[in-house]
Amino acid sequence: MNGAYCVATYRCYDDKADFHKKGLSIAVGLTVGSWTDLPEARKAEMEKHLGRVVSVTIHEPEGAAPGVRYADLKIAYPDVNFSRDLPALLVTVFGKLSMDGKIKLVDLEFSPSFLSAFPGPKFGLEGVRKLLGVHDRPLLMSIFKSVIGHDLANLREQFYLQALGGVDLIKDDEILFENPLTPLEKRVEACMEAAREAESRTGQKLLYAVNLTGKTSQLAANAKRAIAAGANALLFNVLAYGYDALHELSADRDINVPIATHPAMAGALYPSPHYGIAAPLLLGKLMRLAGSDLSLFPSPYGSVVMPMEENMAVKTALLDSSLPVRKAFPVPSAGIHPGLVPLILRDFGQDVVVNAGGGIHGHPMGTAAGGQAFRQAMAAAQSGIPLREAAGKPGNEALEAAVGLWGAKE
Ligand code: 1AE
Repeated sequence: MNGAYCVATYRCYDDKADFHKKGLSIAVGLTVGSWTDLPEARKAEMEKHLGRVVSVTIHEPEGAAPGVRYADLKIAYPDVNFSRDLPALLVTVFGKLSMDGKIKLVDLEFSPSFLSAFPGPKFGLEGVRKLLGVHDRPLLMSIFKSVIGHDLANLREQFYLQALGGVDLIKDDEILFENPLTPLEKRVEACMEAAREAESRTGQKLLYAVNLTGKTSQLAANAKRAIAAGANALLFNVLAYGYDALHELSADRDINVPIATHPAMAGALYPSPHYGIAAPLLLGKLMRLAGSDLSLFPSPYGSVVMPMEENMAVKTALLDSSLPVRKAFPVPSAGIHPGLVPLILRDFGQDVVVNAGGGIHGHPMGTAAGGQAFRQAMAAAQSGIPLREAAGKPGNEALEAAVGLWGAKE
């Protein structure tokens, strides 16, 4: 193959299909439209636009059980067909095709020339660690809960208590939008003031990821307003807006704070084995390429569960050094409590953000103790001390109460 290509891998289920024919129909249909009908002279001109079948790997089931025969198809698409942005690539490789039978987009490999349009995360894992001055342990993020209908004083108090617990990051609830009680700039000012007050007591730096919302055309302006008011991080619901919105925000030199990305709506796209986009691509590779510094996704342990194998593949996609952009922090989330910390560290290592809402605010001794329990659980897990043993040590009362409520898994 001459020229530059991006390669898509699909898993296609069909009991009877000729998968080689299917591969060819995708490669031709999603590029030049038709090939055999073209006159020879036209073929020479169109050759550079033609998609190619790279491989077809068929999985034939044992016996005749229906619904289990599939093939992995790799199709190469010439860069010359699309502009250097994710909407163009995604519509090319999985526009109409996403509606054409049992087919799931499993992976994308990008050409160097396509990649050159993507600076990736502005901070990445190392940059976020540097901002916080924390290099020797996983980070801890706390999620605001009960925010709708509450006023600034209430939010400030909630922020302060979370910060006192020793968390590194606090993120807005993703369902908090512009509203008269806690408007963006006032919210940032109140919370950053609480952050300074807590820092004077804990000595710990903190990032507040404020939810960036509003019309797409106003996102960059809203981000800059938040930053001017003192915001030192952003939270963004990428899938509601599209990857290109994240790409633009992260590439904007005036938006010089880390961006945490929320997986809202991802459940409509990745869980089916037959349809949609695989989680490692959706929440890993594409988030990172578009500029996510910290990518949230359902963990394998908590309340909203993504299977372990997929979790590990998302982690790899965020950290893998074969993608020539900064690494992004994996943030396995939902239903996380201190008793799960040993499992999180076992599976993710040090380069992970432990993220909890209910597991902090629901602590029997209150929100600040919730954060402390997580920090005590992290210290124990890092030293290889079982949580139940650590919970009995003086100074670890917050952990003891947490383990009493939620238990410990190790
Ligand atoms: C997968 C996203 C998790 C999230 O946004 C969230 O709010 C989790 O809350 P908890 O920790 O389950 O209470």
